[in-house]
Amino acid sequence: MFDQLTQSLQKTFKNLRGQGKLSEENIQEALRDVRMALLEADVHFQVVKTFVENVREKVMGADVLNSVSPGQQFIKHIHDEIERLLGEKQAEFDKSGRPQSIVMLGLHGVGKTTTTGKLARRFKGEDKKVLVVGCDIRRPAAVDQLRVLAEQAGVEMLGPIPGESVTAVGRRARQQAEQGGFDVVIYDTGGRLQIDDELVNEVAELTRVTDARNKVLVIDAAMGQESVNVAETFHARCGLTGLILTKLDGDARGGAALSVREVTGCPILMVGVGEKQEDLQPFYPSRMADRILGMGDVVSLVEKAQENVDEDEMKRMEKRMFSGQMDLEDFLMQLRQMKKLGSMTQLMDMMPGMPNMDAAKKAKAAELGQRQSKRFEAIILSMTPFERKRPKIINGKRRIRIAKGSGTRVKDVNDLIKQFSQAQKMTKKLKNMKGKMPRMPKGMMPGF
Ligand SMILES: Nc1nc2c(ncn2[C@@H]2O[C@H](COP(=O)(O)OP(=O)(O)OP(=O)(O)O)[C@@H](O)[C@H]2O)c(=O)[nH]1
Ligand SMILES: [Mg+2]
Repeated sequence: MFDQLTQSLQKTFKNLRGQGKLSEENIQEALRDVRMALLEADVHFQVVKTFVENVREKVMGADVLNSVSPGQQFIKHIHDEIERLLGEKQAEFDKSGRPQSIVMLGLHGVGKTTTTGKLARRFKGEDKKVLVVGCDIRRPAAVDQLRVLAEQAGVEMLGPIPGESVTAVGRRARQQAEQGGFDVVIYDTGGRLQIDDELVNEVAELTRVTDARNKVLVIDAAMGQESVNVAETFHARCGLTGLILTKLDGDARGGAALSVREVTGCPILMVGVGEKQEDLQPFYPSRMADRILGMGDVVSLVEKAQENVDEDEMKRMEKRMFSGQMDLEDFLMQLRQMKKLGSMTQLMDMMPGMPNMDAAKKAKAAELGQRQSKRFEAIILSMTPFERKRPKIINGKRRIRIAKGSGTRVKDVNDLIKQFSQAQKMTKKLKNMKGKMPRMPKGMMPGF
């Protein structure tokens, strides 16, 4: 599954990876290829459109990372967007309600009954008392199939009495589950070849009388674009809460199944990867995105580079501070790091004592702080590189020039130099302290 998508994406990436710089044209071309790859994999056209737009925005707006190539960065954006499409975090069944109840919905032959058996086995493995309910009143064989699967999983099973309606089975099962102290009830329903009003009305009523918090649509990964319509109808009428994809072990293109998550906004809870009862797995969007792209190495490389940008800068600065050599260039860097950390108001909220200030005062102080750091930045940028390295030479005449150049007053330049000298004094103190700090005996701290 997804093999074809993986192959087409890899071909696109191969062209990009070697590029030192990406031109507008390269990006357009790559995005066109990605669009084709997704459409060929049967992803819904509307979903493809959003996907490509999101990637385009990210590529245009991203920070340039020096340690990786633009092509690698592009791959990371595609990965992140696939992950977003798949739902970002792993989702769970709704556990509220006693017993926890799950209604399995879907068209004929998608794997509802098989998956009911798989889920029953899974919950039983968690030491839960499980009841499975056969709500397929039209096909006796379906009830027999469920009975066999329930036995295999070692759980109890309740089937329809001849002549009983689907809702009547649902009501009876709910009552029995509540009285019998069951932890989980799974209602297996019958499917149709095509979605029709009768089927939808029937299951919508069943979800109501059973008060099931989990309304799960089972989707066969091999089903094409039809699955999007099916999902939309079930969602509109029953209010789906989750999806289960089956037959991921096959060679289906799979794109339609992926579109269903985006179209309904419901998470993929589990995936079926075979016919046996143990062939059911939790769904991890990030792992699936890795698998689809087949580019785990590049993705983690870019992630590391993203983490390291700030870390490298901080380390360099720390080193200089401890050596007592801080100059105005470092001071400027500090100002910029502060800016990156977020707005002043957010920072102030995190500081102890600050939250007690009233909102207006806080906003005023934050604004003053922000204005001052902008002013300081302008002042430092108006200095010559030599002045930044040797602030001591900045005499009265130079101060007048710098103030003019930065559109500030001499008093502002004085303030900056005063604040810088204080910071420099601190770093000298740090240096002396570091020299005098008693050394830890070897082995007392892990890693030393
Ligand atoms: N390979 C594979 N086969 C599966 C998977 N899930 C279900 N099947 C098979 O798909 C076929 C149909 O499965 P059922 O569980 O009977 O489907 P259903 O949705 O209950 O069908 P109806 O009751 O007729 O609506 C069976 O042969 C299953 O063994 C899966 O994850 N992988
Ligand atoms: Mg069935």
